[in-house]
Amino acid sequence: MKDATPQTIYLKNYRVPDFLIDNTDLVFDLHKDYCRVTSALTLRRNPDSQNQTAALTLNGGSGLDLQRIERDGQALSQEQYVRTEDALTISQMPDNCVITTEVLIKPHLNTTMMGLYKSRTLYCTQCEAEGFRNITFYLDRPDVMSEFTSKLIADRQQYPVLLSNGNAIEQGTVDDGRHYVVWHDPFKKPAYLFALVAGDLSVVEDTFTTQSGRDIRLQIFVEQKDLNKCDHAMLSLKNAMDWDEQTYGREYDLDRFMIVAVDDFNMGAMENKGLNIFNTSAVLANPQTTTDAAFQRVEGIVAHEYFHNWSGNRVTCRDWFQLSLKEGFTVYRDAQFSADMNSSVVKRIEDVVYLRTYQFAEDAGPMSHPVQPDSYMEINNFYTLTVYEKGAEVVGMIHALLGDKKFRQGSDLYFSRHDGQAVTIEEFVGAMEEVSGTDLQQFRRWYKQSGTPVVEVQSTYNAEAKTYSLTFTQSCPNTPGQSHKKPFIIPIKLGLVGADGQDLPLNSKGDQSIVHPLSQATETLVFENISEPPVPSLLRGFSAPVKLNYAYTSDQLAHLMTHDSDGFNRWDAGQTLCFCVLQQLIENQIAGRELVMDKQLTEVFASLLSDHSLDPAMVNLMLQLPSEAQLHERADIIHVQAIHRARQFARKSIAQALQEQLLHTYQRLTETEDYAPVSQQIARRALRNTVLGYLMQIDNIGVDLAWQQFNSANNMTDKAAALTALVNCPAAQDKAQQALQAFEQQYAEETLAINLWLQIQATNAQPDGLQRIKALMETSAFSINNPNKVRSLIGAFCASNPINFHELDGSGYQFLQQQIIQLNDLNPQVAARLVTPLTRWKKLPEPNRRLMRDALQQIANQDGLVKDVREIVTKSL
Ligand code: 0A1
Ligand code: ZN
Repeated sequence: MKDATPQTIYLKNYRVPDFLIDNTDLVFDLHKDYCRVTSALTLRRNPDSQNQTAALTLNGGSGLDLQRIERDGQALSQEQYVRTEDALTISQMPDNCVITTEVLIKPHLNTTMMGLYKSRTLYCTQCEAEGFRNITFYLDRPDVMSEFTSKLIADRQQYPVLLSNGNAIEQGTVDDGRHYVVWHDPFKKPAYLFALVAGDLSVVEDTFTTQSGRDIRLQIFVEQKDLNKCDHAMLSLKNAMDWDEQTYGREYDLDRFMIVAVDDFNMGAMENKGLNIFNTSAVLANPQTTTDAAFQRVEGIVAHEYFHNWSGNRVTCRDWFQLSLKEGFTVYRDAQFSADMNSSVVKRIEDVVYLRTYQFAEDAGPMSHPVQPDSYMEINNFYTLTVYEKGAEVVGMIHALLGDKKFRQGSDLYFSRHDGQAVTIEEFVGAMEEVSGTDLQQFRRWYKQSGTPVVEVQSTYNAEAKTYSLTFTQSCPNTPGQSHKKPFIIPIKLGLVGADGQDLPLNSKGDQSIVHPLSQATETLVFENISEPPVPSLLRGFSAPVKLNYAYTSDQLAHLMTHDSDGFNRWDAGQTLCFCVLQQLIENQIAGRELVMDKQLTEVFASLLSDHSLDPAMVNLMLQLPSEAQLHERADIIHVQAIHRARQFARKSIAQALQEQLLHTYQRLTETEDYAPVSQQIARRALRNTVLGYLMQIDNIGVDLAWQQFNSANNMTDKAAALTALVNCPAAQDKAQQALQAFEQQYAEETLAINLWLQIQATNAQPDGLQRIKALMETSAFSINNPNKVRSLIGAFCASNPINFHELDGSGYQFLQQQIIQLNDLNPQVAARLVTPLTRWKKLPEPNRRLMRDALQQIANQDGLVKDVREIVTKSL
């Protein structure tokens, strides 16, 4: 893994494997400080290989202590194979044979959370993308699909539960209080979908009857103390199973579906066949310890992993350049599901905010890459917002271009034609093209060209001819390794809003909204019989992942905010207005001019608060000023202080101007029903807490409310919001300290709640943030070995506390650099992800720019840098 000059892997160099593995028979003999892994691979030459005399090269990391190697039962001598740092090559291979290896590995010393490792008392695995090679020698690539049988042997008392993929086919006792279970998975799969779990786990069970009448046993395995936090995940799972049958015609295939919760996990969760392994943060939920946002995250991730059973497992990826084949499609599917379960407009707005803030930033930074990358050094660095979120947008655009019926036909064809295969993105697009007859040739550029396209729009109205024209000009900025991009197909969903607020008919059919697939660099659309100059409503529902610019007046924006028939664009008009106002304030702040709050925005907010007929969810979203992170993404040069101050000024001005309405709204929304994580309640709580945030800006008013809310809240959403409000309020620091202490005591045993407590403090914008972080790192609430804790404290501080992280003395950068170097040796993936805030150095003014670069350079100078970190640092410098 440690490599001075990591190799670059290219898509263009893809070759089919020389060998295939029909059967994989594994024995895991788990002991206190080692595990003996015996593997018998039934191999045959791949008839499609170009080289029919090729040697067999199995992947295998340096952590495999090889005890024995046999071919068809005959021990191989040292001359018959060559072992390198990451592979084992056997020459003179027959066309068919069984290769047996026996290795010893040390899961209890594995801090990387890849391969077989321990999370507290539990053994578990993570094999995607290339973790299986740390368990045994294998053809560890997704186009090698095999039928797995796995025998797990361990101490019965400590590890009463032994799980792997598929069905348990045999179990029994061996000597010395040990027992075993044999699992068989009838579906061929790549090694990245293998999983095993051994531990003392409790289980929550349920059943689901599929559309064809099969009863599926559903099990969620957790630590005993977490048994009261599984209901929401179970309900989400059943909803997801039902939804996938209704929406995509996909039925579950095995007799059992298992989820296991583990505390130490690098990501959210993993879709191992029949045995999903989840980060506890992505599965456990209980009103007392979990916020509404976390409830919704659980629902989304449970569904995501379940949906992978078809989009990822039954049909998998040929190679890792195709990652978005399963991830983009599955994110798209889980977003559709969440939209159907809750409010579709709210879900869309949340997703777009996320995309615009983080994916757009990634696409404009040094790690910018296409949805289908053409090269990588470390594949773990490509589980990105671009592959996931932009990939999902691309699938959504195909859906928009084809319409519901054809899209479903296309997915049906894709699943049936490629069931049991490892395929490419091309096969997915090809199926969509075939059923619809739509030519997607140019559309495919979305997979190959990186960067966020920009669409400039200009309008002209001809009163005499009664025509209204919109001229679209698209471009895409240069990105690393890519200049001179070709035009994309950009589906622009649009309408024209008349003076009376009604949508005008756009054509002879009377359509009030159309999807126009832009294909040229410049294009003009002309609408006829338009008797008055309309306000264009462009990119409705955010129909393409682009930056669209049109020079709206504030009156036009206000018109769209109240009248647009598209909920997303009503909200987006408000955001555009907010951006204009904030942009002006930021410029004035930088120039040292006096700040004056825009009257119109305040009035718009006032009318939002006074109209009780509006959906609280929408009001809440419309009252959100763009975050500092989003303002950073939009800025050419990030003036951290000016952005922070300007935004604070706007918040305070709004709060002062609307004090009474805010107070009234706060009181009006006091919840009387019992807590439930349902959309209506979530919206009311969100709005009330947004309002509380504003009220905190006015001396003395908010503090009492927040304190009272903190003490009386019957759910974590309100409790955490009150705590956040107190912590961030300069005038409430006494109470903030008391509340922090009370929270810590109350939730001492609740790891996830304590992580939230860490995160609230990490993002506290009060001065001296770094000192507080360092102090917290010394407490038992923190552990550098646990990824959730690293993310909650270090990650949140560096990515979401800009005013402290970007201190002018560079202390934030030095701190991060030290943490990355420490984590480099412990957990490469977590270390690499932490680098992101530093990669944006080119957008900061001096002295930050130089200081950030220095920090990156110091990381680069370290010996023994893992390739995960090396790749990101090198590309950033
Ligand atoms: N396939 C998973 C994400 C995932 C990727 C890599 C991992 O390794 C640490 C873990 C999980 C998903 O999309 O949910
Ligand atoms: Zn996924």
